[in-house]
Amino acid sequence: MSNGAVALTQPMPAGDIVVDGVVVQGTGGQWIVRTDGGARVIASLRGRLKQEGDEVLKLAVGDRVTMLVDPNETVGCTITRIHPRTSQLARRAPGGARGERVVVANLDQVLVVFAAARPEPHPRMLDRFLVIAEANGIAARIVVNKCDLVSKTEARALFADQAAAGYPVHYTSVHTGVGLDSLREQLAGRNTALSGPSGVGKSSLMNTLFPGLNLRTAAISDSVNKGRHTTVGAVLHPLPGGGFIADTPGLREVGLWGIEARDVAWCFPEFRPYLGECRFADCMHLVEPGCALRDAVERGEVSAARYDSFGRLLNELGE
Ligand SMILES: Nc1nc2c(ncn2[C@@H]2O[C@H](COP(=O)(O)OP(=O)(O)OP(=O)(O)O)[C@@H](O)[C@H]2O)c(=O)[nH]1
Ligand SMILES: [Mg+2]
Ligand SMILES: [Zn+2]
Repeated sequence: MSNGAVALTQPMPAGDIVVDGVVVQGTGGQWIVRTDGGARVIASLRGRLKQEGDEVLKLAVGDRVTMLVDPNETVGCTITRIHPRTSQLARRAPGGARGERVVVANLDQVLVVFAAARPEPHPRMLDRFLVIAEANGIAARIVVNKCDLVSKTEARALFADQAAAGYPVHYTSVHTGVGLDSLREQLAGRNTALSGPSGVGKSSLMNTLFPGLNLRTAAISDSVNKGRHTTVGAVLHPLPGGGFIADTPGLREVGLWGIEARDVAWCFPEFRPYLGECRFADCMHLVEPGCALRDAVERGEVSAARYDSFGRLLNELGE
């Protein structure tokens, strides 16, 4: 067992088959695990998994696990170990419960999809998603889909500020096929959470990039989610060459939970060079005199639109 592993408190029975896999679905008692061999099995946790310091570690979609399969039983598989996480997207536990709920574990990146038109893109909403990704320590990648509806110049102008801030932007069209190969390259072998407003073409994109992926449709996810947002978890879609796409819930559900007001500026990567330079060490970069960030906005070194997004997010957190 490697360092950082979480072990069952009971001893392992002898004679069982040990299999590793990834949890792809489930929220409570029963979990669907895709084994490294490609099989889908139903698994449950026997007993409580404990971390050092007695903190109970809750299993989440995206976790890599080790299971015991008893060849003489038909009860399914028992999860005996949760492998250490590389990242987690977490939100407040639902229903007034204390603590956090991990929505997806082990994400390598989030993919935020907007349409160049129909529906109109929202840079503010994009910035909000980018901040949530930064706060959770997860890399973000932007897609401008439906590029067949606007000129190349118009498409590139939409999120020029975010591109200048260092975020990779893909310009795609499911209809013409533009940009699809390079996007597929960036998804293959990685664990990606899919985000973006309804109708921008997320399902169309994924089903075109990876035929057979079968992302759940808007109709199904709506009826499943109705009135019980707190109980519906993420669903992982394994990719043919490794990695997975995590369908909603994602960034939207996580929201700004757990982000401290004083950390918001840091979640705008292009603001970082200015953050230690203000007159007051505890500058919130809103109204204080001698604010290096506001000076940079005035000089045109930092985008006024991104600074505006920053102010709105701070206000939201202050409420
Ligand atoms: N013109 C154009 N239309 C597209 C493109 N991609 C998708 N569409 C259309 O946009 C509509 C919405 O596509 P979906 O893939 O269902 O969008 P979605 O983001 O999955 O929406 P939700 O599941 O509701 O979140 C469909 O009518 C698609 O045919 C594109 O590149 N260009
Ligand atoms: Mg969809
Ligand atoms: Zn400042």
